[in-house]
Amino acid sequence: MIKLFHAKGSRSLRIIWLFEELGMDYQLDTLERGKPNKAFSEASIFAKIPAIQDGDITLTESVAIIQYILQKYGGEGLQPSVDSDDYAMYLQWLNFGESTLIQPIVEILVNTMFRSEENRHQYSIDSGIQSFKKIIQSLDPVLSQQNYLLGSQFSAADIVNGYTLRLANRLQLLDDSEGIENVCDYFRRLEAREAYQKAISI
Ligand SMILES: N[C@@H](CCC(=O)N[C@@H](CS)C(=O)NCC(=O)O)C(=O)O
Repeated sequence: MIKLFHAKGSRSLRIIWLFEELGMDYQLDTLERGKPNKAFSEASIFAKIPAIQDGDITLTESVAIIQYILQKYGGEGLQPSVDSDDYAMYLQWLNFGESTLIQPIVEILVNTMFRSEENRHQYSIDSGIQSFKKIIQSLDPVLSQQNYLLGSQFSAADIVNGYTLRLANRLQLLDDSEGIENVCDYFRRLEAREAYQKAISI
């Protein structure tokens, strides 16, 4: 059984969400702030969450873990086949959520929560907010005619982006303001999924 190193609120939520969508069994090793975890230190050379262990394989990077699980355990329902017309866009959206979309969110989090107060910069918070808004305003028309990033079919790309939008929502950036209504509706659609609800409860 795959073992997942997890910390509440972290990107490991994506992996639990994926497991729940697939109905897979998994074993959790939950890290607690300030408590050393020897198995995790050995498994994740970068000390980043998530990390998985599957037999002899140890893997970090949430998007890579998702691709690995879908390829190894079958994810027909959650990713288009390589030879389908949707596959290129699937790759784009899968990576978008952990590169372009999350970048300004990390900037805001670092300067509002993670750094000590004397090292926080208001300029970085403001430019992070501006940059995030610009990105979701560009994303909004994509979601005006379709329920998910690939159209009518929910995919693992929605899991990656859904986690990022959850962070944004917690920062009160998904405020239904003009020009981002479709992104806000999209996030509410993702939130309503049973597998998402299960994942956030863990
Ligand atoms: N790109 C990586 C990012 C991993 C990452 O930064 N994880 C955060 C938790 S969400 C972490 O481990 N932070 C602790 C640290 O940076 O020391 C992924 O998608 O897995």
